[in-house]
Amino acid sequence: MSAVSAVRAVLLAMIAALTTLAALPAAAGATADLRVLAAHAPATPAAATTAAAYITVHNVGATSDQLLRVTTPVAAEVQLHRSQLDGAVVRMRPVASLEVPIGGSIEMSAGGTHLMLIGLKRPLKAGEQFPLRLEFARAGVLEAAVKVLPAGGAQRGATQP
Ligand SMILES: [Cu+2]
Repeated sequence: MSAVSAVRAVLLAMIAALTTLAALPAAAGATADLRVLAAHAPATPAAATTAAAYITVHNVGATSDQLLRVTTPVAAEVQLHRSQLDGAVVRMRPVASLEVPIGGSIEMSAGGTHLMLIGLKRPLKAGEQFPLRLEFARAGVLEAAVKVLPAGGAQRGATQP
């Protein structure tokens, strides 16, 4: 095989590989520009009607994006919340959208930005997973699997330096 035809064969193989990749459906939790790096929620008591969930979304694209809407089969509604100190009291306020800056992230935590699951249809049990549907202004819909962690442990650990 000549050097030229060897190069051509390699190029053809690369094109074939890229075409195959392009034909695959986007993996759950990733679009071209956004990656869900983590998604977890603390387990809830049996009688709970609300729950908090925390996701980390990173933007590797060349444009900023906004998280507009979140839904899940395990709750009637999901609100985007931000905890703010109001005097000596921490209050949660709904926000309409969350920015995912270029090269930056949405990072959620207890005491900061979080997802509020309202009208919980069943308790969240440690060890299980549930799906979230995240709707972004540019990237469109992204599915993420939320891991339910033992109540207290991981969540408290995440907020203490
Ligand atoms: Cu909240």
